[in-house]
Amino acid sequence: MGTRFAAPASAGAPLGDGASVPVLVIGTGYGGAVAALRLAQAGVPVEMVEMGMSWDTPGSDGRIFPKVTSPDHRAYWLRTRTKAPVSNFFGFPIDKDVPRFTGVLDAEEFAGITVYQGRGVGGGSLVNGGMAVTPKRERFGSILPSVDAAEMYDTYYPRANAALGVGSIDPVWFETAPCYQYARVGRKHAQRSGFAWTFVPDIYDWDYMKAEQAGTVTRSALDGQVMYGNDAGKKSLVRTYLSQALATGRVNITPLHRVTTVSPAPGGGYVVRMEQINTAGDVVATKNVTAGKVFFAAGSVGTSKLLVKLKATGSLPLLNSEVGKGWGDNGNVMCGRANHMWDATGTLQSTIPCSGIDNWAAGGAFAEVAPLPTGIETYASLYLSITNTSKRAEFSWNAAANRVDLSWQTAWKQDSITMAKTIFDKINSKEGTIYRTDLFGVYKQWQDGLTYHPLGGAVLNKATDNYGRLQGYPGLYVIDGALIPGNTTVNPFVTITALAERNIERIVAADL
Ligand code: FAE
Repeated sequence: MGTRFAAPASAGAPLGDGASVPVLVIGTGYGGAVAALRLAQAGVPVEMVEMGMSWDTPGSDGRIFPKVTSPDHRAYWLRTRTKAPVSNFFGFPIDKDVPRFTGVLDAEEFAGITVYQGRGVGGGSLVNGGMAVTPKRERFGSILPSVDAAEMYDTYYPRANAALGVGSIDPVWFETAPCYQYARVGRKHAQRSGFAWTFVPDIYDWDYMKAEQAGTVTRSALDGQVMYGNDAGKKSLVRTYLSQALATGRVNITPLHRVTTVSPAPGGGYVVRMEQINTAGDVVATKNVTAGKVFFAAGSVGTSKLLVKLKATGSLPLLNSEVGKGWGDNGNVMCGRANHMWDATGTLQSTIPCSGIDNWAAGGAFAEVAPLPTGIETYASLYLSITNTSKRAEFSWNAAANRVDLSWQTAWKQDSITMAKTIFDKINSKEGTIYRTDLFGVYKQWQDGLTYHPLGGAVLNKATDNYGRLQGYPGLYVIDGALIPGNTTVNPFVTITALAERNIERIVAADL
């Protein structure tokens, strides 16, 4: 099946100090991968710079990535203690000390929220659940109001879904697969309370998933791998857009390099300053590269932090006042329910969710039925809700602390909790069950301190023109989740990918 290990994504020599390149892409997540592939196909050589590692070499345990139940140094980005979203079990804290390393999951802490992000060649595609959801068309106007819905649904969503390798679970197999017992329990409870329940597409290789269940291949999703990476089965960007981009022979990726500054070059183009780091996070070299065009694809947080700093510190003073604004958490909030003993959710749980509960129209919440892959029976149903919150935060430069702050307040999650409760209060009442209080702290019902779906900070048609061109600086573009103003009504990466496809097509035609 050829899915055991991810194909190596980095090729060629790292970028050298003093190099001059036509196009430099900052970051190798969805937006960056789309930009690199389409530019390369148009004949343009592309240099990609990625602060994380290239995840292509197994460790001493034979795995590239650790399991969610046994995080080690590979799990977290430069932390000395894990910070698991489900932080407690039966009330006991489960976080533990780990060696500081350029691990794959960043739990980036701002004053009011922890933002989880992927680090490495492939960005968020390395750590996410792969849920690949196209929003309902009637909701698109609220997601990206300046974008023509017809061109997105006729051309760019289909293009993105095809290139990402999105597929659907076999509904017949689903009915008996032990690893989706938790999802069937989730369905039963949703439907008994009258909610619309739906399968959710995913980029996981569903044939490989079946083979994992049958025991004929090495297990990954069925062996507790997801948030700290998947060794097999997952069609991350490394296996889709990035491998296609590298196959053109025009794309080079330089990992473990962090871009710190972009400023106009005296002779035209831009000077991009970057730090080369080692796996302990120490800076081992600094480099200046001149690029004709620069694509910011460092993710909503990475791109926003860079732009806000560069505007405030005088590198790019002409950026407009929309930079840093319009940031949202996609309304993420998590909860668990305690099932009765006759509603066991299973000791073997696929880490890849396959279903959701849609109460958006009536209650403002879309909830994915999530796994709790502990290997023991927990009688718990876990859910990640995406909610229709209107709260938006702003990034700002904190000169005294030499960092970018985010104005998000934890109390703002109350709106999301209220919306998620339109689903789970009703289910609990119907089933005679209660919320779990032991998963997110001691006696805490809601995980209201995080997001997996950062969006916005350089919003389309505000901080940029309607195709991601940054105001004031020809040749500078934003092409990632920073363009989307805070909410996609569903999981975001298909929309990030489709928008990037739309924008790069215009940029290739008009600017190159
Ligand atoms: P992203 O994929 O974050 O890529 C940005 C890249 O830039 C990263 O590789 C960074 O390391 C790199 N970078 C940042 N700053 C710099 C710098 N200064 N210099 C060099 N490189 C830099 O951005 N979404 C879904 O649709 N479905 C899911 O099932 C899902 N599950 C998720 C589960 C988890 C645990 C997490 C964390 C996220 C999940 N997401 C999911 C969100 C999704 O992965 C995310 O929206 C996209 O990855 C964002 O894509 P971008 O291209 O914006």
